[in-house]
Amino acid sequence: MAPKRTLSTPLSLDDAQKQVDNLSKAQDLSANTTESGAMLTDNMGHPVSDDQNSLRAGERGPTLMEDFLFREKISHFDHERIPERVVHARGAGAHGYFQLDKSLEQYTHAKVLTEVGVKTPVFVRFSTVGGSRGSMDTPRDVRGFAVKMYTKEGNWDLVGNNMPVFFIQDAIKFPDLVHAVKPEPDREIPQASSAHDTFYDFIAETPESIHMILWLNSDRAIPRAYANMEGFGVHTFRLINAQGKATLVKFHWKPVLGVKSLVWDEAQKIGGKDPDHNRRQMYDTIDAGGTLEWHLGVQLFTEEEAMKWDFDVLDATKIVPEDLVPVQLVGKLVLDRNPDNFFAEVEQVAFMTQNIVPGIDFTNDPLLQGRNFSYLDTQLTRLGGPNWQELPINRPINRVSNNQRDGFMRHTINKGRVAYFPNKLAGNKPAHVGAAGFVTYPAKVEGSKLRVRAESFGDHYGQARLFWNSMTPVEKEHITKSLRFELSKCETRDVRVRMLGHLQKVNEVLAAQVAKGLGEKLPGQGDAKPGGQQDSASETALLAAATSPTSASGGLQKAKGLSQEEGQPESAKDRKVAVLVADGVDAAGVKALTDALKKGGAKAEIVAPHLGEIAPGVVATATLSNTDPVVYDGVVVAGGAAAVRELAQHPESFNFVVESYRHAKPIGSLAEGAEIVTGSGVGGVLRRVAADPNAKDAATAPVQTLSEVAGVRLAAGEGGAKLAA
Ligand code: HDE
Repeated sequence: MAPKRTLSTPLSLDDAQKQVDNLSKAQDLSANTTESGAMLTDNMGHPVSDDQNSLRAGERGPTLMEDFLFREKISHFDHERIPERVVHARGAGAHGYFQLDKSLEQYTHAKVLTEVGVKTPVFVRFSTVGGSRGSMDTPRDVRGFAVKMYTKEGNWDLVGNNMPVFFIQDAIKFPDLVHAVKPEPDREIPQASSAHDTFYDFIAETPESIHMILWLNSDRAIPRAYANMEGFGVHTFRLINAQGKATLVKFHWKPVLGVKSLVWDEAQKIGGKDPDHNRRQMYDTIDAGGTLEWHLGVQLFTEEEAMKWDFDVLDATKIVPEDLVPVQLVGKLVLDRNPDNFFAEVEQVAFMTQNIVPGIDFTNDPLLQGRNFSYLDTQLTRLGGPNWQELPINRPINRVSNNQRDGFMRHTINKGRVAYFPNKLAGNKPAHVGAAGFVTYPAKVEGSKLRVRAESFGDHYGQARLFWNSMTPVEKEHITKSLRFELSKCETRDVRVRMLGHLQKVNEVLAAQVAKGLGEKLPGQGDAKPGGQQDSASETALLAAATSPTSASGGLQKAKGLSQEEGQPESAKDRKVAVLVADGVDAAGVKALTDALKKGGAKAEIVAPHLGEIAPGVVATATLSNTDPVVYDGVVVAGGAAAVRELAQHPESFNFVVESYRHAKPIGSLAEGAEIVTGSGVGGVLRRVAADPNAKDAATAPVQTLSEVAGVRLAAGEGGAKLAA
């Protein structure tokens, strides 16, 4: 008999909610984790006698359709893949928390930014942009820095990048940008690379991208590790305080270990030697009990201040220079837990710019406005329907309560018959909470409907110049080399020449240096030598020379915080040093060295001709042939006459020294190990290597830090100490 329905029937939304609550306790995914049980079952719970042999008619006969176990297993497998993200497909993530040190109560009523000391659970996903899901970690590319905070007031997603500006000013251009940078559609080449015709053809026709192009060709595009990346919210957001007053804000993540990069040669080689390099680093650090950490920084300014600047804060191709508005550090992001299951967490996490909490609001940045549509839309396809927010990784920790129902893969079992509002049957619940809920800031809007770009978005070169001017000579050299590399890969001369035209508007020296690499001469440049070669003796001096004044730069010639060579912390923490050993090694020396490295927070990996125990307490976890110098931050050759004789039989030992030297990494040796260092011939090329623009400036390599820690003599490039003896 159907239950009697009366107006007083108690609603059971609460019960349904309890179920969701139980599952989402503090984003404790273990509540939903399926640990393997002792007994094998199929997906319907039937005990399985054997899932290694299909059902067949006779020992050597055909497989039977009746075999539901076979069909279920294969069918599930057939559908294991979901579409990869259209951009940012390659990524890795980790759990952790955000903790506020300084209340922003004066500016916002968002609890996550006012409750000092409270730990808000977070999940962060880092990514490259252009490559497919299986591509390498180290291409020249922008990196995604997407943070999901499970706050008491719902999820707040800060879906940022490791660069503070973007290629375009209006989201409607995003499909064009992405089609241009992705592999060319007729040949599906190149994978995870911007160095091709269609990308620079689009860029050359899109001058607003030039500022970002300088960032993309700088060392920021080849970060050493996720923990060495800065993160940026990019857009200007709005904070709203309890009195309803608005303040504009830019969000920053400043890495505790400082911004550090690879050099291009290293990045390319790592791409082949260890395509999972960054993912592995993060996983290993956390797995060993370590953490990755950033400070949350905010730049706070009023609309009135913003109106005085000669750039528009709604234009995502512009920064707000730190000289105009300093970054205040207000809290810390700590990643300390690896996902249990990559697919369930990293692949299924769905970030959305429109996930904001009361006290934070959008601005009219046309890129942000467009993103607010795109992220929800893309999840519908990628995650197969409207219920992706019920997946454990996407669920908020607070109670979800509304009248939305059904759809593919609905998990929540809502009870009761009321799924609408207003309702008297359920006492008009769930009820609106008025001012206690999310209230949009009543920004004034007026004007005609127009498909235009604001005039205030019109300067495309001013901040590109500001960025260029703010680089050190080494950084400028790297940008020049990168542009030569990228543009020389463009097969169409016209594309290369058009790009030079834009670079000329940024800086004549930059354009001339790039032109030289392309065998071109710039208008107004004297007769080029054969092949476009100019005298190169003064190249560094030219790059260091004063540059043209800037516009759209807040009146600044140079801005703080842009160079990664200036003012960044140095640390040996999480640096990985290869210790070359062989049978007969001086075990005591190795132990002293590895202890010292460990004490300084660095990691030592014992590399030998073979795996396993080399001497008492010295166990090789990598071999000369299964690893490579590019995946370490330095190398030390251990002592012991027999060991060194053995190492000398392997060309890889010398390669360790040469490659490390080429990338300006610290090189050290213990006792007889010096023979490998000197035998590599590096001593003789000391000066030449240091002058190689592919090498990091010696001053930026962690020579001192590592050498102090290791207590051995290390050398790196021209500015480094003498070679070990
Ligand atoms: Fe994204 N972007 N984007 N983007 N974006 C996506 O959403 C999009 C932009 C960023 O780890 C997609 O879930 C538009 C700027 C990150 O899961 C998609 C525009 C910034 C991630 C999308 C932009 C970003 C994405 C693809 C306007 C830095 C990875 C899959 C021009 C502030 C998130 C997905 C993750 C992902 C659209 C521009 C950062 C298609 C329309 C600017 C970190 O919705």
